[in-house]
Amino acid sequence: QHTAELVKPVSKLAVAQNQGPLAKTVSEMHGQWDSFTFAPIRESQVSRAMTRRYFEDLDNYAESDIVIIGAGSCGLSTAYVLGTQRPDLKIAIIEASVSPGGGAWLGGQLFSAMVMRKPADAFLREIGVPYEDEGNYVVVKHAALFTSTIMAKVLQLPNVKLFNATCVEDLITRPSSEGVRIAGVVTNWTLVSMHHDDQSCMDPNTINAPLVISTTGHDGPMGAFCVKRLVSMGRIEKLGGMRGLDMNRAEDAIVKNTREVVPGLIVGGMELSEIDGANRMGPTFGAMALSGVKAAEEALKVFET
Ligand code: AHZ
Repeated sequence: QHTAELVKPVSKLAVAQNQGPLAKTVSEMHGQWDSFTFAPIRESQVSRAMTRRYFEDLDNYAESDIVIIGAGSCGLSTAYVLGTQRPDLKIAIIEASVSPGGGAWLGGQLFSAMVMRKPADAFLREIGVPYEDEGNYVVVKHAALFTSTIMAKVLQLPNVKLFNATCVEDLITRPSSEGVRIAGVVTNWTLVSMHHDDQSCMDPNTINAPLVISTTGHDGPMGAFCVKRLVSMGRIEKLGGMRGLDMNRAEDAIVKNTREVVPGLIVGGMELSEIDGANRMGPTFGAMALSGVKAAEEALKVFET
């Protein structure tokens, strides 16, 4: 009988236990704190509310249309454009960190304001982020306003799932007429990926997808993952390596060079600078947003053919 009770649908349990009047609006709670109570819950309901959905998502997205690796400013911009323009495509975002957003929570160093050079102001208008117009560039009062706004829009899309605290630790490949094409990603919990050396083997998980978009940032503990892997698998000969800072050259180059680097793998954002030997731009983010727009456009070409 106990087991039968546990497997009752969550909605029925909630109805059965939901006794007494509960406030319907926040203002109805004002001045009522002495008699205040939450609706009752059993702990297993919380566990099941989370795990059931997560495992359904893992099951559903094991075959995705597109995997975006990295939820920094470029990856989120890519996801926003693709997810809104093609609600029919199933898009998984894999982010190694617990907190998505990459380097776009601050404008540079510890400073709040985020600079975007025109014409990237068009992207800010598209997602509804206010800015101050300074002529050739615009300034968002806090980088977190850009990042939280685009993240909220992306996370609300029914066809997009963000798996954070999850790392891409390899690429799935298939022989093809072009040599090898990328056909998905190999994932693991980031904490596991970080401990392969001191824990016994824990094998990874996989997501099949006809198209992968890598936006893992420039080289670092996690960054530039896919392009480094392309070298070690002999798919590209060597990396150009990111060059010194030149804002004007860097931003144009990143947007122009956003492309399908090998069949099935589009690279965008600062990860590209490692392949092409492009300059870095430092704290100006227009190229990240517009590289995302271009990566999405390149992806849509793949799905149109
Ligand atoms: O956690 C990383 C970050 O959120 C994530 N990532 C990296 N490797 C991963 C892996 N699996 C899953 N193997 C991974 N996720 O990718 C995200 C990259 O975000 P980012 O902000 O570092 O890169 P971006 O290209 O979107 O933006 C770059 C912003 C920069 S760097 C820079 C400079 O150094 O001059 N200037 C700008 C504007």
